[in-house]
Amino acid sequence: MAFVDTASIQVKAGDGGKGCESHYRDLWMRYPRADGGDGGPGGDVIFVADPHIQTLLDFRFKKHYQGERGGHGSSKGSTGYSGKDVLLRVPVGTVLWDEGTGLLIRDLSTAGDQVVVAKAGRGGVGNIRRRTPVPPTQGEAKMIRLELKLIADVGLIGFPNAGKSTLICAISKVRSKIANYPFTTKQPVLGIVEADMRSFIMADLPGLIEGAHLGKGLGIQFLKHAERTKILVHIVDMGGSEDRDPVDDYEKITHELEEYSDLLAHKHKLIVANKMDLPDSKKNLKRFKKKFGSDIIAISAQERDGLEELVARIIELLKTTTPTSI
Ligand SMILES: Nc1nc2c(ncn2[C@@H]2O[C@H](COP(=O)(O)OP(=O)(O)OP(=O)(O)O)[C@@H](O)[C@H]2O)c(=O)[nH]1
Ligand SMILES: [Mg+2]
Repeated sequence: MAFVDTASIQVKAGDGGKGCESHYRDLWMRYPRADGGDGGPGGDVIFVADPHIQTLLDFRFKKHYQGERGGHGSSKGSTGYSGKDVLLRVPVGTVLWDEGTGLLIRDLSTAGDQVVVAKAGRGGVGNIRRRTPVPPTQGEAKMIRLELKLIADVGLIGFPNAGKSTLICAISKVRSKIANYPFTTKQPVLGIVEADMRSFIMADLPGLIEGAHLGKGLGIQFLKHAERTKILVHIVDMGGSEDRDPVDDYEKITHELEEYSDLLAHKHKLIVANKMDLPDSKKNLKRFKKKFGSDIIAISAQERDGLEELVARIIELLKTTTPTSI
């Protein structure tokens, strides 16, 4: 998907400083005394998940990161200084991979999560502690791949052909395939909707059908995706195209969400009545409102009617919604 942000970088932790080999002697001493101090440890390379960072853009420009080398030991038993760590701040949700081994290092899924990806070298031991100084070790070097899956703020759900793709195409720059047959959309498509100096990410999800929670249609995989969004926008074909009954459609999808998980059942939702340009839509909407209340936004995605109000309502709802799951 186009919205996976990635970057590859090279990291190298700081080497340890050398242990010192030195001897002290003065006029009154018969034998010199060993007084070489230890080298200091190098600096680690550490990743931390920071909620104030949104993208991996910085890592596209700067590709090498190096922890500081530890200071060398010196005479009079002085230990070298510790090299400074490199702290790399990444967005929450960044997944780190070791490119050399192909193994997962860590999924930094919670703000404040930290992981040392390259361990610093130890300082060498000076001759004050050992007859022959022990050499320092080197800091680890690795190629790290960073991956960030952008999570949509809003998920579009509804029966196939309800007009989800038509809507996302009308309010964002994304092009999602529109056609008058079920399951036109087979993969989630993410688009950025901008209005009022604000923006949010909307996901056009494949249509749901009865039994989706059991894996029917393209169901389960995308219900999982819907779980990660902040709010859901439920699109109902109010025109009742192809002899569908909007009330029945709405109840079926709601049932699927409830069966799938509590999280989906209780997620904030906006109900959108689409295809209000079709002849039966007004009559259907009246019946629909009697059953499910009047807080329903009526639009025609095709005629681009009512879209401003819908976007404004989404923005307003996003302001007051804290994510239930990330
Ligand atoms: N009359 C009318 N037709 C619409 C409207 N919105 C969408 N359609 C038509 O409904 C059909 C299905 O639209 P899509 O946007 O592909 O529907 P979808 O919900 O994305 O369908 P899937 O991807 O299969 O789940 C297309 O022929 C659209 O032109 C509308 O507001 N009015
Ligand atoms: Mg579609």
